[in-house]
Amino acid sequence: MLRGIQHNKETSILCVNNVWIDLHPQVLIFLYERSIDSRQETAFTHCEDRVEAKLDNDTVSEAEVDAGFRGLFTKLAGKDMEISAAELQSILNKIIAKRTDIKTDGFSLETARVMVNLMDDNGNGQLGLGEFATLWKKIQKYLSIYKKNDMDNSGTMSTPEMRMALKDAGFSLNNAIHQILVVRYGEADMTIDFDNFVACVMRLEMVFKVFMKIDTANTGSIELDFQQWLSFTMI
Ligand SMILES: [Ca+2]
Ligand SMILES: [Ca+2]
Ligand SMILES: [Ca+2]
Repeated sequence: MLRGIQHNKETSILCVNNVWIDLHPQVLIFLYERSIDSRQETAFTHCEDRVEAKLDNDTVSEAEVDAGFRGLFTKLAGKDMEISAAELQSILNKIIAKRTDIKTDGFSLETARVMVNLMDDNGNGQLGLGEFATLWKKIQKYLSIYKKNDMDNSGTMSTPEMRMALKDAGFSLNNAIHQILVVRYGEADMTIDFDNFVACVMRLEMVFKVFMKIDTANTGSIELDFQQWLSFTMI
């Protein structure tokens, strides 16, 4: 049985045998391997600091979308008026390719899929106008946080820059989680590029939101059976 811990109303992240995890199977495997290696164990097994997230609900309704954005959406979405993960990937990569101030090796289809799943309120597997407008607003916000915290203008987040950026994005995390995120989202030199930054922040948001949704009685802990575990980790 998997257990989660929540410190207060707005706090949520899963904890398995006192190891913080971000619900991603690869990280779970990583932690399992690390826990076998006792030399590394201590760095990953302390849930010491207060972990919480203050997340904005910045949903954009279709009515709020202006004519210019509506026109752009129509052009991007095509006849079906819905944006698929593959379309989203291509749009994001076209836009990001024009920027010289931020480094990226491109948004993967996997990241685009995660974004679509997170924003897909009506569950049709694609993004409609309002859903896309909400995602757009989020990406703009992440871009400004990324730029603001890239202190040395390297175009990437170093580990300390990443800590500040995540704080700006509303996440108070502890050392163990920061280490997990750098391992999961960083390059070999421990820097995090823009697409990985977006993937990381969006996944964090999802994990916090999933916890809050399951913990309906706001007890600060949850129990998942295998079916639920699978459905959340496979999002
Ligand atoms: Ca990348
Ligand atoms: Ca949808
Ligand atoms: Ca930097």
